[in-house]
Amino acid sequence: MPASSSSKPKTTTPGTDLPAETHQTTTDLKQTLTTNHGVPISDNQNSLKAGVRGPTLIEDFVLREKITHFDHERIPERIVHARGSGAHGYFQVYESLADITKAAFLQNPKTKTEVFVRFSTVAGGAGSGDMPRDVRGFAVKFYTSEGNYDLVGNNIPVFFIQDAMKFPDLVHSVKMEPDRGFPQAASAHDNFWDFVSLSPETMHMLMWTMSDRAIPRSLRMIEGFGVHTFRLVNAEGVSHFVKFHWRPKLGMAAVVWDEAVKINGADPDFHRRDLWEAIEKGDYPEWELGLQVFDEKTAAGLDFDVLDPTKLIPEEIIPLRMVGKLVLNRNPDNFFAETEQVAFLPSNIVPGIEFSNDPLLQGRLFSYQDTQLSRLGGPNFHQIPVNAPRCPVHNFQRDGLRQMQVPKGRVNYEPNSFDQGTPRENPHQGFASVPEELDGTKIRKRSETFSDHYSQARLFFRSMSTPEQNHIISAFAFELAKVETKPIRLRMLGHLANIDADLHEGVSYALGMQELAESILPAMAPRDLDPSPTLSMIHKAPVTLQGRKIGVLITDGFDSTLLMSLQQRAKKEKATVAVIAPKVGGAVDSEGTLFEADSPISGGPSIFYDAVVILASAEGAQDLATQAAAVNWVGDAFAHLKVIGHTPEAQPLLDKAGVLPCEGILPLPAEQALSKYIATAKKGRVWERECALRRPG
Ligand code: HDE
Repeated sequence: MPASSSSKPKTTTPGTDLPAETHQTTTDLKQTLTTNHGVPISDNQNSLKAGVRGPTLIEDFVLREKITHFDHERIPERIVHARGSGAHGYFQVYESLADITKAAFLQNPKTKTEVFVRFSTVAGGAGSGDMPRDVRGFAVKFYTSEGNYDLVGNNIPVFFIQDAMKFPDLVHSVKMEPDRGFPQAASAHDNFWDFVSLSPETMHMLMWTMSDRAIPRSLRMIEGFGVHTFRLVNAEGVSHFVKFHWRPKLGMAAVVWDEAVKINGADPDFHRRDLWEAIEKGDYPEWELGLQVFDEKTAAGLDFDVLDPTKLIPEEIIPLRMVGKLVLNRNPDNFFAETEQVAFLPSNIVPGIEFSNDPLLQGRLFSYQDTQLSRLGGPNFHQIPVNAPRCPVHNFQRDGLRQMQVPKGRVNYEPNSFDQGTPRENPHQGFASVPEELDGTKIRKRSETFSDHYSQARLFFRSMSTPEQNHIISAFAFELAKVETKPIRLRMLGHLANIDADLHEGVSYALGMQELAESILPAMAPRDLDPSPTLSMIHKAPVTLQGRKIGVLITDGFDSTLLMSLQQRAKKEKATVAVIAPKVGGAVDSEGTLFEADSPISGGPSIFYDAVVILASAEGAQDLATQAAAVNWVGDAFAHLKVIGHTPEAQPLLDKAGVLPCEGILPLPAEQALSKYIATAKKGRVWERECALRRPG
């Protein structure tokens, strides 16, 4: 039989496979597709040719413009922090901070200052997964009435290096190796560990990047830090040092390493999606801003230099003053225009906030402005809407690539006597640095006060709970096992021995390299500092399900009253429930009613959820016990220390998955048992289970 007959009426539009009636055209000029120069387009499906089967004509300006624009859609990605997710929101102080700063946006609790926030990973490219073991960037742009203030921080309060001079080397070492182009978004390779093991100042930060902080459960559940010491200055000109802290309202949470690896494969956009969905739902992420404010005398009394960005001030020594809240309540309208083009500059400060002489910060003041010139194509990037101040901008800077404005008038300089209406200096309200006496010898040298590289690394390790210490040991062992050059591993073991004997022993045991550590002579002997429990995520973990997700696996014949009751209780706790069934079409309950699923088992692995429930009928459980995906779903939830609620009928599936009766495995014979389930799930992971399942390494 012939495939088609020319005598039949045409049912598709030429050049498309769409039926004619679904191929949309318009007669309304307002809705008409145009070129970038406004010329109406008649056909967006076919190029202009010399004959229907002939070559395309170069005169086809519609085609050329479309393709040319497409060819130039990409701009250079950020050399670090290329992978990011952003959102709009606002910041508001709880009370006036006039006692410590004159910054206009910090004076009145009624002032809501618009913000744009971008979270990022550091090492990977723009298309890399969200879940590598890495630092997270936490950059906030405040559009204040006195200009933009950018607090460009991280989720870790210290940094790898003490001087900007070392930054390009640090970044080169962690990025994919230059000859082979791998590994992507991973510090587990020779170059990184070679560099850090030759730079003892990195030791404190390494403890943090090997900790659970580097694999967060959600961007909504990370802390943020300004890292450097800054200054606040009040209207009287009195200045204080300050350290900035962001505290998530949902509390902090992390995933376990095995989950991180799997999440990266199952949903590389896990964090981006989570942030987007929370904001779309109206479940707005929130942080409190906390300040550690101290004067020069207090700084001088600390046992480290506050200009050294590898040191933190324990909260037990200088407590946080909680001063305001940050709320993210609007997703970007366009990822490229906003999240990609946003340009953060640590040099963006406003009257009342100032820099310190931290040599890392000083280098950053140059770098960010500089990088935007090539990334965003010239000196007018401040005109891009996401970067543009919301307050008036008046000056005589003119022209340049990508100038979008049309400055009027004859005068483009100052002082001038032509036009009294042109902008002038304002000695009263203009930014003026607080006077600081400086008298130094020009010298290229590190301050002696920066030479204690191990005491705070030790402090961090000893402030952790046992599971957290075990995770740090495992992370070091994992990363160092990927290092092919044995002397690098030995050098690192030498550093770990300087930090803590248990840490060193744990890692060398896990590597099977007990006897071989290289001995490293510290520039300054490490000291035992008082542990700081507030550094531990587990010690301060909140008891809550807010913002968390419960995954419920259902099968045909399941008890839907149990599901609905769980959904209600979860809602009360401000948690969400995702329904997973063998097929996405759903499952039929014991009464024969179809319940749609959010995901099939393959698309909704248990790694996506904070706690799980298995509502299987006897038959359903028997069937799932024969399916590897379902067995993995349950086995993973168990191995990842999740609270598991299950109908007694689901037992064969649990048995097949190797689930042992222990803490956090809760039978749900009836609805009443749900209260216990919710109360247990609120406590988060069942850490007691871990030692039976995994030994560090
Ligand atoms: Fe950055 N950093 N950085 N950094 N950084 C950049 O600027 C740099 C440092 C941080 O979402 C770049 O616009 C130097 C510390 C964040 O757009 C670049 C030094 C902290 C972001 C740059 C540091 C950060 C960046 C790349 C050492 C935490 C992402 C693209 C002297 C306090 C911002 C860009 C965003 C981005 C340079 C160290 C945080 C190359 C030279 C310390 C969150 O300019």
